[in-house]
Amino acid sequence: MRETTRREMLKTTLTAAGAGLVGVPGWALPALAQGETVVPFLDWPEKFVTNPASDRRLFDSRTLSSAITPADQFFTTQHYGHPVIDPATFRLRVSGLVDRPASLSIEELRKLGNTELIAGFECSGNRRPAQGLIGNGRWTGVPLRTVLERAGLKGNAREIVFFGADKGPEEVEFRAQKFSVEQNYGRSLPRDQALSPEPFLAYALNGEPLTRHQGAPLRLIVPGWYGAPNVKWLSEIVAQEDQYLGKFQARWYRSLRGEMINGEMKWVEAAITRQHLKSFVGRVTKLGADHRVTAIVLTDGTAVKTVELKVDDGAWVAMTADPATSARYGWKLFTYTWKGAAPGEHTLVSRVTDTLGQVQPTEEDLANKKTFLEDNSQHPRRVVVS
Ligand SMILES: Nc1nc2c(c(=O)[nH]1)N[C@H]1C(S)=C(S)[C@@H](COP(=O)(O)O)O[C@H]1N2
Ligand SMILES: [Mo]
Repeated sequence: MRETTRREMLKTTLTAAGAGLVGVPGWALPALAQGETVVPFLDWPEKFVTNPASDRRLFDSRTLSSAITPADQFFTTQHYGHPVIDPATFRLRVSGLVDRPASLSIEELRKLGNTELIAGFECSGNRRPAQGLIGNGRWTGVPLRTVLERAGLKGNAREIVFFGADKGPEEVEFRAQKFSVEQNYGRSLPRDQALSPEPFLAYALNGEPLTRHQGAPLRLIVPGWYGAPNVKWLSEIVAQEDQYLGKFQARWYRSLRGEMINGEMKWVEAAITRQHLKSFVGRVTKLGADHRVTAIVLTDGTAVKTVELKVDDGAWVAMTADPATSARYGWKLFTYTWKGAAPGEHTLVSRVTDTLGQVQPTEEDLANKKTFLEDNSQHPRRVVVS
């Protein structure tokens, strides 16, 4: 597999700048400059997996040096390991309530589309201290709706189900009974969402065929949503009338939160779908007397209004957007030059506000969220300045 070297990244940056392509996602963050050092985080876990071959790989944001995450650093997590699928014999089957059932090879899919999408996402279980279940990719593939329109959804096809090739034994509880059955990883989208312009069938990441970790040879990407709907090793699309209530749709990935509705607390259970507005300090470096603080920002596609930083008990100050991360569904990087930091321990916390006026909540604001998923709370990062 081809690896993008620092020199190539620099070359890309220079070419993009030379062509006046401001705002084109590229490799904007410089790697460490001479004399620049990474500032240690005090709130970093002891157990942190970055082994490229690991079944569960976390992204180490302290090493963040490119707007797009290299494939071998992209986080990975899954329930049934990595199935191996021969791309030559692979077919994506489209069946159920469609006029023209289909069985498509990667080559046939390529002929239907071959467009690019920058999309970043996190696992809904991503949280402090490491926040490592996150990545930002340049995906190549076909809009889902191109494939669905080609198959022709029947009028009563209200729910589109996506099955991965990976499967495992599951216990399904029904009242006093328990059934042991083999299930594939599955997620669904309602018809309108499936036919919207965003959902995307990707066969390449950063210009190379998908790796096994990222779902080779084909995966779904639902831009602006959490990772769970991004079904890897996608092998079947089934259109049906009834709601799909498989484990990973209805049970494993859900939130339980209390909401005041007309003056009364209602405990609401919901599926994990849209990304909740989030930012966190991912990297701090020191160069001379200055420190450079970088925050990673995720949205559901709504534009960002501000990202602010608070140092210790200071006032909120504005961070600056990295123009190389302006893609709607990509992660956004914001930086701040911190001057005159005194040696010793400090706390850095970022806060994002979007153009709808939504503000990233504090941990206290989320007190009524019982399940740990969708933790988008402000994350006070403890650093030590030497
Ligand atoms: N087929 C399949 N797709 C899957 C999963 C899985 O277990 N099987 N896990 C989901 C979850 S929970 C997440 S967070 C993302 C992780 O994607 P990545 O490994 O490419 O980072 O894949 C999603 N797609
Ligand atoms: Mo996830």
